[in-house]
Amino acid sequence: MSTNNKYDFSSIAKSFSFGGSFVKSQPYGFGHINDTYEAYFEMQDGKMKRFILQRINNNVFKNPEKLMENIQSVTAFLRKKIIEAGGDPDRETLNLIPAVDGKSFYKSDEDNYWRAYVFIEGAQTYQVVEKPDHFYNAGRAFGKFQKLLSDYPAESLFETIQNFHNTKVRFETFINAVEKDVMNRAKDVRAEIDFALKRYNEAVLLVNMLERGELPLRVTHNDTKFNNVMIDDESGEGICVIDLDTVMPGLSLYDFGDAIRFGTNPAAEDEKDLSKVWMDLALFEQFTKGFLSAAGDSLTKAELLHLPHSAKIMTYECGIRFLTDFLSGDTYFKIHREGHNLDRARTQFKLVADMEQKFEQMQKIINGGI
Ligand code: ADP
Ligand code: GN1
Ligand code: MG
Repeated sequence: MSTNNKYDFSSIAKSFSFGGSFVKSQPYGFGHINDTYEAYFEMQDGKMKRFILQRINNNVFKNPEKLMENIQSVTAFLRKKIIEAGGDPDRETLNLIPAVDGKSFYKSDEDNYWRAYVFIEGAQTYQVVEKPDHFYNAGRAFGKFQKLLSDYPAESLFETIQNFHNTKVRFETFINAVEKDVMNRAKDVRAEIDFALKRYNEAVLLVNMLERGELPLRVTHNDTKFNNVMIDDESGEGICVIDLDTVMPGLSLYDFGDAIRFGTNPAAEDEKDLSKVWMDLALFEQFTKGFLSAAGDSLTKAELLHLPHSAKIMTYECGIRFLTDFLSGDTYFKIHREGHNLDRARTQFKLVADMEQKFEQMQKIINGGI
C-alpha cells in the first residue's frame, strides 16, 4: 500500500523494471524542485530494497523528455569513466532504472513524468555542513565531476533551463517582477529591492567576462548545493554528485560559487534569525582546497582569480531569484510557510553582505591555495 495517495504509486512502480513487487513509498529529501520519494520493493530473493522515484517538475523543466536524454547520456558517460578508473559505478554515479518500455522515464499523463534511480545506500545528504571534512570532500567531488565531464560533447546537451545562471537576465526578470508586483508585496520589501539594485554592476561581472570570451564555457553541474552530493557514511567522501537536471554548458565559477553560497552558511538557507547567517571562512577554505585539488590544474588564471567574486555573485543571484519568486506569488520554488521565499532571499543578502566584508580574506585563502 502506498503511504501517499496523491499519486497511484503501485501503478507507477509497475511501469519501471524494478525487478520486485512494490511495498510502499514516502516523500524523501529536501529539494526545492522535484517531488522525490523513496519506494520500497520486495525483491525476488525476499529482501527489501529501496529506490528513488522522482516526479520531474515540468513547471520548471519545460521539456522533461529532452532533459532525460541529457541525464541518460551523462550518467552513461560517467559510468564508463568510473569503470575505467577502477571505481564503483553503482555508487559513484546516478543509475537510472529503465521504464518497462525501455525509455528513461515514464509518462503517466500529460503532466506527470517520472524517473527512477538506484538508491545509493550507506551515504547521505546533509542540509548544513556538520563536519569540515565533508565540505572538503564535497569540493573534491564537484571538482572531479567537472573534470570527468571535461571531454563530454557540450554541444549535444539540451539547455534544460535557458539562461539559468545569466545574472543579467535574472536581474531583468527581477525588475519585471518588481514592476508588475502582482501580489502587492513590493512595498514590504523595499530594503531588499534596494540592496539588489545597488549591486547590479558587480553582479554581472561573470556574464560580461563570458561574453568577452575571458572565461571558458565548460560542462558544469550548475546546482552544486551541499545536499546535491552524497556523503559516504564510513569514509566521509563525496561519493556521488546527484541532481543532474541542470548539467549544461556553464562556467566553472558557477559551480564553485553556488557551493560556497550554500555550504559556508552555518545556518539553514531559510533561517529567520539573520544573526545566525554568515560565511564561515574556515569552510570556504575547506571547499576551495577540495575543489582545487580535483579541478585546479584545469582552471585558467582568470577562473582562479575570480573564485571569490563567484561566491558573491552566485549568492546574489540566488537571492534575487528567491525575491522574484516572492514578488511573483511563489510559483517556482516549493514553499512550506508564508513568506518562505522572502526568508530565503534575506539569508542570501545577509550572506552577500558578509562576503563583501570578508572579500580580501577570501582572496588571501585563494592565493594560498593556488
Ligand atoms: P531536487 O531537484 O528536488 O533537489 P534531488 O534530485 O536533489 O531533487 O533529490 C532530493 C534528495 O533525494 C537528495 O537531496 C537526496 O537526499 C535524495 N536522493 C536523490 N537521489 C538519490 C539516490 N540516487 N540515492 C539516495 N538518495 C537520493
Ligand atoms: C534549487 O533542486 P534544488 O533544491 O537542488 C534550484 C537551484 C537553487 C536552489 C536554492 C533547477 O535547487 O538553482 O540554487 O534551489 N534548482 C533549480 O536552494 O532551479
Ligand atoms: Mg537537489
